[in-house]
Amino acid sequence: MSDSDDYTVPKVWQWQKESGGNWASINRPVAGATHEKALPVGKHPLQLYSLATPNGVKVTVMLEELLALGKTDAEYDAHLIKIGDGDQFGSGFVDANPNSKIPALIDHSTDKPTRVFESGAILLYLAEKYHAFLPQDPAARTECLSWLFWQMGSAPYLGGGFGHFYVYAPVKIEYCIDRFTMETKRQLDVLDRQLQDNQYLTGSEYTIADIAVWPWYGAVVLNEVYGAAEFLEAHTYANVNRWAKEIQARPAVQRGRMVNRVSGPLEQQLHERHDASDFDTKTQDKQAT
Ligand SMILES: N[C@@H](CCC(=O)N[C@@H](CS)C(=O)NCC(=O)O)C(=O)O
Repeated sequence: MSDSDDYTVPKVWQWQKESGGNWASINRPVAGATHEKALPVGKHPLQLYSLATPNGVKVTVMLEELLALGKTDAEYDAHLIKIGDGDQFGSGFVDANPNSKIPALIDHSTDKPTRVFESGAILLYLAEKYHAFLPQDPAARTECLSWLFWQMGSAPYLGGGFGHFYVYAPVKIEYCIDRFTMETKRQLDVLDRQLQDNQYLTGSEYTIADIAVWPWYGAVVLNEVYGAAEFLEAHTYANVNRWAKEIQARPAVQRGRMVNRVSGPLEQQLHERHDASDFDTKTQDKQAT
């Protein structure tokens, strides 16, 4: 890879497999499966294939919130997909999500199993199926969906833009860090203004909009992703901090963020979740011996 100063854009882009960076070994310019591998299927109707990244955590928080609400048929199996090992390119996973990204959900309770991919689509599917965390009133529902889709459109600037160039890129490029820091701070300000007079993103009701936004922007201000709270002056977004701490304290959120987690304190890592009791008996601190 050339330094930005001596790079001349070629006529036709060539894939340089050794381009470096944390994700170089899994990134490629074509879609589709690289190997045959069936997905495991557990005992519950809902089968989740995921990893505890912010996009994955949205879904496990939602499922734990549904269970906390007494929706017992939202019981689920959460299978671990190690994206660093390329599990997302197995044939079974690609059947579940042709885009090869976690999270992917398969609902076996429908006549023919229903596949759902894209975390926003999964949240909406579950909210409609269980009549929860999505307001009924048309105006409130529309506001909730606006914030849900705001998250889906905005987070790539935070993750793929800011996070990538601030943390993962093999060289620190001022232009890229400036560009995406500016946008990330603008987005935090958007949230801060919205949360000034609203307890939750769409008012007094906790919805799938909060569940989608929290694992990204909540995690940034709580300094749990990218270690960038100081750089971004995250403490200045007081309303986002208040909201992030309030959501973080929810028991379902604390459970949801443990599922499919493979880093951090061992007692916070539940690699696979097949039963509610797994939180008490199957975390990594209990497996370690
Ligand atoms: N828009 C997608 C993004 C999903 C996504 O980017 N997933 C990442 C992890 S956070 C992934 O699976 N990356 C693997 C890869 O790019 O090969 C969603 O919200 O579900």
